Amino acid sequence: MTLRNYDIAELRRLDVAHHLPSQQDHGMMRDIGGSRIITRADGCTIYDGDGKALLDGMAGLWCVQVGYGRKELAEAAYEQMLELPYYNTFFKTAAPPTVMLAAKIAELLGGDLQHVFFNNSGSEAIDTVIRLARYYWQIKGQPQRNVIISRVNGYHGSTIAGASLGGMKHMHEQGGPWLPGIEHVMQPYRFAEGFGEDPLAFAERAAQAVEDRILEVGPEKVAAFVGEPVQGAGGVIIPPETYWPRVEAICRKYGVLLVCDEVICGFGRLGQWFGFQHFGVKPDLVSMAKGLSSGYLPISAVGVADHIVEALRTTGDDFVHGYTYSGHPTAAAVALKNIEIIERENLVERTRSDLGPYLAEQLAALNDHPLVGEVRSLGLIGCVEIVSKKGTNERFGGKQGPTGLMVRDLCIEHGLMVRAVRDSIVMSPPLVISHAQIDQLVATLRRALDLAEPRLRAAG
Ligand code: PXG
Repeated sequence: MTLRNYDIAELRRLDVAHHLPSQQDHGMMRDIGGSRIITRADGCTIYDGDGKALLDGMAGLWCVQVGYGRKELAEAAYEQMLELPYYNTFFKTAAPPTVMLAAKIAELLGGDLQHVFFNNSGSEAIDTVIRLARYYWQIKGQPQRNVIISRVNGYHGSTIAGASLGGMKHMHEQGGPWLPGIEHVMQPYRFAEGFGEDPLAFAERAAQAVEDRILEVGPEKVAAFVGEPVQGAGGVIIPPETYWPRVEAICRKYGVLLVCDEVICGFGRLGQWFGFQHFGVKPDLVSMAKGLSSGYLPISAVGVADHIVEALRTTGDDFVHGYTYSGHPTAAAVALKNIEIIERENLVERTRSDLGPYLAEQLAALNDHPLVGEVRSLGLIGCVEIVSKKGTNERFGGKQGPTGLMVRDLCIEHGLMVRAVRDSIVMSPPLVISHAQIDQLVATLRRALDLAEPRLRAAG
């Protein structure tokens, strides 16, 4: 068996025998006979080992902004690998693509976010955020300012720091103790936690929870507030427009650093380069990954505001942080080319003014479905909430558990890859999706809901 000549049944056998996939029930993976082998992809379509085509409603895992099969990205990697595949940034050294990418990201971030620290994954970027925020306050002579506030049901990665900062209850149930000095406050999830409440009043209540916790902990102990502009993995939770400006004002009032985790929202997903630009706030630190390279190679970055860099420059000491692959030249070359494609094809603007509104309009048509409690989207990220009783946020109880998985599996069966989060279906297609493909996505979703309804009602 070679990489060009493989046997799918044998690969699935080897998968069970030797491979532990991410965030899975490993007993279940054994029982179903291993992973679905994805063999190739093109544009917005992925293909499995049986030749089945699936419209990729998730852009891989919220990351393949420019779609699959981009020869230019392969060529950028090939050329950089021949020129200089790898070098580090530890020996007062840096490679051309690394420096050029830092400058390009600084240009896209704008304002005083003019420096960039490179890592390889979103989780590592979050480690950098926590280390930087805490060290910053140490330099400022306030080492007791080390508490970081984030949100229940926020997602910030899977390393110890990322999972600690994230507010995923299920993750916290496995393998503590977790990082100390982290506080979780309520999320701005109106459908679940403020159903029927006036959006502005709800936004105020959710932001007030941040201020209340700062006061409870003591402002002199709080280093930073970290949040995703729109929570992705938590279920595409889009806060009312006033939430972020209120949170920003609260952070400023107490001198707390504001951190936007843009791992999903960055690189055009919400119709701006970054989510903070959509919500009109100015963070001090910005983590990004995924769409930075459209997932073609692993790379992440943290944008750092000038005042933090100035503090680092006063210490006369090393900031003892960095990874072997920080600023990896080949990954940086691919990221630069990826950004060039996003710019050349106007993907951010198209997401804002064409594809995003089109997805919203098509999704809105699902509002007539008896299982649909709410649809929401912003740019090319969206969610359909499944309820048992129209007009409420009541869920199906009973033994079938959360309903998302059933609907998700039906979508896959009918040629659409989407993701289930509890009782909802979330989507985040490539930014190159066509109107016809959006139609197909929504039609498949409707079909899956139609098929799921009698089964769910029968199961109670
Ligand atoms: N922050 C955010 C906002 C993320 O969405 C990470 C950090 C961590 O990135 P890495 O590259 O370390 O995975 C993420 C990642 C899901 C799912 O279930 C979402 C992510 C990762 C895995 C699964 O939807 N987001």
